[in-house]
Amino acid sequence: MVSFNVFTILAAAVASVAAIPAGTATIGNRLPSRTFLTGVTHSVVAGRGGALVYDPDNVVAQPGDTVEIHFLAANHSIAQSDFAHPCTPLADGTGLFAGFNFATSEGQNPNVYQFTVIDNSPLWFYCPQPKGAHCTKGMLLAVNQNFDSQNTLSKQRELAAKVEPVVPPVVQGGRLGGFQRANPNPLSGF
Ligand SMILES: *[C@@H]1O[C@H](CO)[C@@H](O)[C@H](O)[C@H]1NC(C)=O
Ligand SMILES: [Cu+2]
Repeated sequence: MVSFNVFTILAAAVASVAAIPAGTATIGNRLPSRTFLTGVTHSVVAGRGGALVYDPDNVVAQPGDTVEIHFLAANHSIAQSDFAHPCTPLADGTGLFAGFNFATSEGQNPNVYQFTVIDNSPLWFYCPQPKGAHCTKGMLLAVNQNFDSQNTLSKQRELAAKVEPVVPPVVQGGRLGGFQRANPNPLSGF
C-alpha cells in the first residue's frame, strides 16, 4: 500500500534538510541560521579543456542558492577574496577555501565543493594554486557582480594579473558555509 500521508511527507522533508548539515562537519562552516535553501544549484566547472578557468566564470544567484564546483583534471581549488584584493584570502579570516582536495589526473574529481549564497552582494573567488599562478592568469569566479559598478570581472582580471595567488591558511566554509560532498552527477559530460 502506498500512502502519502502527512507524516510521510514531513519525514521526507526532515530527511532532506538533515542531509545538508551532514556534509558540513568541518570547522568554520558558518551560515546565518536564517538562510533558507532554494533548491537551485549553479554548476561551475573548474578547468574545462585544461584551461585555467571556471566555466561559467560569472554566476547570478539568489540568496539560498547553491554554487557547486566540479573539478576537472589538474589541481584546482577555490578560495574567496574581495574585489580590491584578488588572489588573496579575505583579511578578516571569514573567507571560504576548499583546500587542495580535488586534484585529479583525468575526468572529474569524485567530489564537488558546494557553498550557499546568503545575500545579493557581489562575491569574488579565485583559484589559489600557486604552481602556475592560476589566479594571476585569470582563474576567477564572480557571483552576483554588479554590472552597473566599476567592479566588474574584467577589471578583477586586470588587478589579478599583477599579483601572485595566496593560499589561505585554513580550509573552511567561511560565512558561505561551503563543504565537500560526493559528486551527484559523476558521469556528466563536462
Ligand atoms: C595540489 O597543489 C597543492 C598546492 O600547490 C599541493 O600542496 C598539493 O601537493 C598538490 N596535490 C597534488 C595531488 O598534486
Ligand atoms: Cu586552478
